[in-house]
Amino acid sequence: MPTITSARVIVTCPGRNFITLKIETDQGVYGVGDATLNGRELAVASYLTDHVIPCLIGRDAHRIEDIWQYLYKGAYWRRGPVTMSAIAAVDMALWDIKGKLAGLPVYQLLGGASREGCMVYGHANGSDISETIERAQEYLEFGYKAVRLQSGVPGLKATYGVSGERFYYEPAKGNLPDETCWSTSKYLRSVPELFQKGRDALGWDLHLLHDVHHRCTPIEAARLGKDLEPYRLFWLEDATPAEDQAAFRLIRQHTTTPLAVGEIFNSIWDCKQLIEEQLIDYIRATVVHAGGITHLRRIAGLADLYQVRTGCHGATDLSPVSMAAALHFGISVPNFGIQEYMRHTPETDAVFPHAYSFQDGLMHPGDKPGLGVDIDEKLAAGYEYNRAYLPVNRLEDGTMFNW
Ligand code: KDG
Ligand code: MG
Repeated sequence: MPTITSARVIVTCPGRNFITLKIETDQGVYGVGDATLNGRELAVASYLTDHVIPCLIGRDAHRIEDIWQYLYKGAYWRRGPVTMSAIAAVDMALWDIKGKLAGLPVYQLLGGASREGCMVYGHANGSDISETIERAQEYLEFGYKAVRLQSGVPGLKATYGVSGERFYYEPAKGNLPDETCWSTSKYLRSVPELFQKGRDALGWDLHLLHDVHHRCTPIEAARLGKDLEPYRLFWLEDATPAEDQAAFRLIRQHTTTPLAVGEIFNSIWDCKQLIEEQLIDYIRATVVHAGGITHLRRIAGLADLYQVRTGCHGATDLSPVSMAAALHFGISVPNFGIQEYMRHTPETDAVFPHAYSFQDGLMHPGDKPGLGVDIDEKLAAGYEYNRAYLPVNRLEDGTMFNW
C-alpha cells in the first residue's frame, strides 16, 4: 500500500494567488491538488495545514473514497467552501497518485474517454457591444466553438465580466475590495441588443453564453430569458442567487432559454432540488470548490438521471491543477456539456507545467499518468502571496447588492 508520509501547502502568486496541496508517499510518488478559493485563499491553506494534514499521515493513499468520507463526515462541520475546497485538494492529489502508480491518466481510471475532447468556452468582453463582438471574433479565429458575451452597460462605469484583460479573467485586486455600482434596469435594456448584434456578426454556428452573475430577481431573470429566446443561447448563467433553489421554478415557467448555475456550490445538497425538479440544464459545480473528482462525479451521476449536463466553472482563478482534473472528469463523464476555459498567464503556466492541450475548440487532458500537471516549487517560491479581494457591488442609491 502507498502510505502518505507527508503533505504540505504551497502558496504562490504568479500574477494571482494559488494554493496547492502536495501529498507525498513512501513509494516515491506524489500528487498535487488545487485548493484556491479566490479572495479567501489563506483560510483554506490553514484548514489544510492545521486540521487536515495531520489526519492524512500514515494513511493508505489508495483509499480515496474512505479518506473523502473521513474528512467530510469526520469534521462534524459539513460542507462550506473552505472545507470542501480543502477536501477537493486532497481528493485531486490522491487521484493523481493513483494514476501515477497505475501508469494511467486519471480519465482511464474513471472509465475511459466518452468523447474525443471537451468543448470549452472563453470570455469575450468589451466596454461596448462592438468591442465585445471583436473579441468574440478573435475566439472564432482560435477555433473556439463557444463564447460567452459580456459587455459594458451604458450608464454604468463598470460591470461584471468586463475587464482590461483579454484572455484571462482577473477580478480580484487591491488591498481592500473595489466597490462597483449597479443598475438592473440599465443592464436589462442592454443585453438583448448585445445578442442581437452578436448573432448578426457572428452567425449561428458559434454557441453563445451569458453570465448574469446572480444579479436579477427571479421575475427579472424570467423576462431576460424570454427576451433572449430569439438568439438561442447555449445558456444563461447564475440568473438569480441560488441559495433559494425553488426560485428557479419561476424562471423556468417563463422561458425556454437554457439555464446554468452552480459555480459557487460546494455540495450535492446545493443543487439537489435544482436537478431533481429539472429547473436547470447545466450544473456548474467545479472540482475545486465542490469536493474534488469524487464528489463531482456524484453530482454528475444525479444530474445524468434528469438530463442535466455538466458545465464546470473554469475561470483564471482555478489553477491549472483544477483545469487538468476538470478535463479528466469532463472527458469521462457521460453527461458532459461544456467546460469554461479562461487561459492562465505565461507566469502561471510556467509554475504549473501541464499535459492538457487545446485544439479546434476542444481540450484534452493528455495521456501522462495521473493528472498530468505539476508544480515547479522553485519558481513558485519566487512569487509571494499578495492579498486580493473580489469586488463588492452597490445599487445606485448605495444599497449593498450582489457582485
Ligand atoms: O472568483 C470568482 C470568479 O471565478 C467568477 O466571478 C467567474 O463568474 C465567473 C465565471 O463564470 O467564470
Ligand atoms: Mg459565472
